[in-house]
Amino acid sequence: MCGAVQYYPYGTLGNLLYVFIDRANVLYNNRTTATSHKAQERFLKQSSSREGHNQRPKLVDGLGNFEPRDLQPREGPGENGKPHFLRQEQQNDADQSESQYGMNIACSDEISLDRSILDTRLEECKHWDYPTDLPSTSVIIVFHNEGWSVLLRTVHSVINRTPSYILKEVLLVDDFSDKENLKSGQLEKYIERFNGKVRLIRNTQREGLIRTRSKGAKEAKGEVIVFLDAHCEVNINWLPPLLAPIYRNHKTMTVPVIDGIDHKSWEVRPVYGDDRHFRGIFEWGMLYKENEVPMKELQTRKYNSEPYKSPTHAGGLFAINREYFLEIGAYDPGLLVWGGENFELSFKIWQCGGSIEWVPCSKVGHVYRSFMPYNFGKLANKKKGPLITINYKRVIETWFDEKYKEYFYTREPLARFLDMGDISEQIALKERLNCKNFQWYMENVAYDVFDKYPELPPNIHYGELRSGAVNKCLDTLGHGPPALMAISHCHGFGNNQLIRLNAKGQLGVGERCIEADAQGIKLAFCRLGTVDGPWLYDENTHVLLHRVHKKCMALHPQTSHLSLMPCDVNNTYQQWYFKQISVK
Ligand code: UD2
Ligand code: MN
Repeated sequence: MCGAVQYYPYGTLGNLLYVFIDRANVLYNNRTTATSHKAQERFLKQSSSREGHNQRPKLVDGLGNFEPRDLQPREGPGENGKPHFLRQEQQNDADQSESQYGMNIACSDEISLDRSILDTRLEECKHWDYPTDLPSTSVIIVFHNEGWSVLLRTVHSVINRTPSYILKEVLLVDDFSDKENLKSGQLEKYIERFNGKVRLIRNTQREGLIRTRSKGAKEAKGEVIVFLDAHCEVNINWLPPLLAPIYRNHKTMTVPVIDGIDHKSWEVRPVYGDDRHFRGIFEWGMLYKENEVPMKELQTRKYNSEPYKSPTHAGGLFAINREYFLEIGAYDPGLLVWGGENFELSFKIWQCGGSIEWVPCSKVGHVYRSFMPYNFGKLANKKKGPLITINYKRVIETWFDEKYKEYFYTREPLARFLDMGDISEQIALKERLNCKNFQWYMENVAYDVFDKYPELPPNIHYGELRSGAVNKCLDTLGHGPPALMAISHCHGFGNNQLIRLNAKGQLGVGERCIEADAQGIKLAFCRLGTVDGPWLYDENTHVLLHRVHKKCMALHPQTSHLSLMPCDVNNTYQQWYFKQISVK
């Protein structure tokens, strides 16, 4: 097909907003062959309903007007996304910044704010051509106590790799940081160099990232808003592919594919190979997961690099038409600080007539921290109980149907008793926007959730699991699987001691399962796609029988080791009592 220009309808919609061009025809900024002129003509015809396209620079080869230095090999620490290692004598600084920020700021400080990045896009992405009149965009970055060089590298990467005529502004929204360099006017001074392209606004009290983003959206001037975390580096030509689906349909929200940036060495690590695509789903305790995109979905596309539909998203990085975002109520203002807002927005968009697409040609690096370096401030004290679970409860009470709410409460039994505040505004919004029910969403959008996380049988017991012999409770001690279960003082707070047994014999803690082997009683990953288990609880004798091994859960009187032993209903070390706990 060398030399030929081909026109392909985009996705299933069949409109010709996009042109896929054979590599041989592409000349950077200078298209000369007769066929490519034809391509351009035809393309412009398609998009001529929008004004101004011919006054603007043309995007060619999907590369945009990014800084050419990204194509030149550059020397220096961390260039081209390579890892950078500090010298031995800097180890103290590294450790200190890691414990303060959850990432090695000392390492980041040595890397240029304008560093080149590894081009992690699929090869195909270099061949797409995008509309010339894409909507103007505000990139909104909310931050709370982020490292200086990390925050600013995020800004520099956006300025360097975004065609300036689409980029209306970078809007920094400070969520009441108290680090000296972030609040002293230094930041105002620094951004002067961007000649008004970068704006800074500040909260007068801590609001949490969710409300801060809604505030940014109201304040933004672009037609489209893009949210980024304050520790990102955008990749080459990241924005046009995100904007194109929104240009086609303003109710489409788009999500870039996220590469990892190592929090110690700043190495850019492409998320996965060319042939695999993932999308966001959830399990019933509202844990966010990513799942390989079902074939059915991939088959709706012609090219491996085309966007695909996704039930939800991780939360941090996405593009959406600003007015549409505000029309659907931005984020529920009752959500606090962090967590669950990704589900709220996703359910709302899908159920109320919009859609979410993940865009393989838009790559953005994100630093995953080793731990969360901030607390939830005063906002956490406003509520009794764990704040993220309260957020989840608001979201599921608004968007789930009754049957699905039960699955959530089966996994998070204590959530039933948490005070989620008033959701009448959210219910009213759902009615006003004439939104579909959750069953529709499950059948048409998130149908792969059931393959991984089938309908949950109800719990027959949940609470602390106390030993009949000693006044202690089964406890994960906060370990992740695989780990031996232990017993410890019954604290009554649930958490790592909140054990559940379902009607199909599955014993678990939160989303994890309790199983047994020769080493003892273990916390394990539940087998995907299953909801049953081997356990049978005898309500009269209080023993827990493992039906496969035909033995019972027993506590060793001296070592406190938990294991399976031949059943003896009279042995108190094999007796277990579920005790309900309430929210503290
Ligand atoms: C993920 C999302 C994040 C957000 C979060 C909550 C990605 C890559 N990240 O966790 O964007 O959706 O889930 O659901 O998808 N911040 C504030 N105020 C606060 C706390 C945080 O402004 O009170 C800022 C913070 O500086 C950062 C952003 O909000 O720029 C996201 O926070 P994060 O990086 O701690 O969240 P993350 O990546 O662990
Ligand atoms: Mn983040």
